[in-house]
Amino acid sequence: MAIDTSRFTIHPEVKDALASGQAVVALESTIISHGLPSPRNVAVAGDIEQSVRDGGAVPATIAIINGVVKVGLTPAELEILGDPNSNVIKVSTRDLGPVLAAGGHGATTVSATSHIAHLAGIKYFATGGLGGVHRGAQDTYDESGDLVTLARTPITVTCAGVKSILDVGATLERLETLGVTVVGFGTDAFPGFYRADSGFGVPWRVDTAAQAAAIGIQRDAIQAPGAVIIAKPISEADQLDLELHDRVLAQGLAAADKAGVSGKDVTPFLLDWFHTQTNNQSLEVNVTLINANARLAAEIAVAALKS
Ligand code: PSU
Ligand code: MN
Repeated sequence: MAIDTSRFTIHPEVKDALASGQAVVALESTIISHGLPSPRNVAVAGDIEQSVRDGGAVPATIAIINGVVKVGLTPAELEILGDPNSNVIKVSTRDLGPVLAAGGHGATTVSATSHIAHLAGIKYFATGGLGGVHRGAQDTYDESGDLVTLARTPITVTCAGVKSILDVGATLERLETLGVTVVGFGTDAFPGFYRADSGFGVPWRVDTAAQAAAIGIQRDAIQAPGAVIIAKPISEADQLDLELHDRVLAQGLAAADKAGVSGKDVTPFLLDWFHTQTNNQSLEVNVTLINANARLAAEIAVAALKS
């Protein structure tokens, strides 16, 4: 079935960039609506787009506005997503049909954003930290929809690894099983989102944007179905204090359990817990790393044009 173009619109700047073969980087919107506090979230959303431009590419933030998929948002649409009163639903791939059918607003996760970006012909995507296998998943089966979408979507995702609230070792095992390529950028250690090193290694390493681009290009050439994850660590100087991280995480997991938080609410709950309990130190780390990832994704997209 063809795409319903009345429900799928590409911003003119993004459309022109794609048509003329310029570098384009997709950005997700759940981080705006459910990952960062208002009103900082809207300012950060603008900064992330600027980081993509600084790297030489055109940003395409993806969301659903009034039941229409938007690839590239206007400032007014970013405001809607960031407003806690505008009833924005966190949309993973499974939620796309219902939110489009209902005509509501949706903020897309890594899962839904990758799917839409690929449909639009965008090959590069930046986010903060991927979703993955939650701690205790052996009992709850709580595993992010990000994993299976990444298994079947040929896109290059720049991130700071997976969120450190997760079971990182189990997530890496699942990524291996699912055929997702994991590459450290300038590191042999898999980054741990708020921290530079998750304590796990990476199967592959690159040190330049051109090397990162080459992996995606060869993946496409051999038609491997899954994503390439370019995992860029935050610097040790900028990371969250390790002792603070572990203490706040343990308390947050206990609080989530006590409050009966489950399903799609777990990740937003824990991110908000971190921001509150660290006096926004985690927020600053999150903002720093997402801007760095956005810039690197742009540099990779630009490098791909030259190869
Ligand atoms: N990275 C961030 N902040 C976020 C997220 C990622 O720095 O809020 C979002 C992404 O949209 C990711 C989602 O896809 O969290 C994962 O949610 P879940 O664990 O429920 O799949
Ligand atoms: Mn989940």
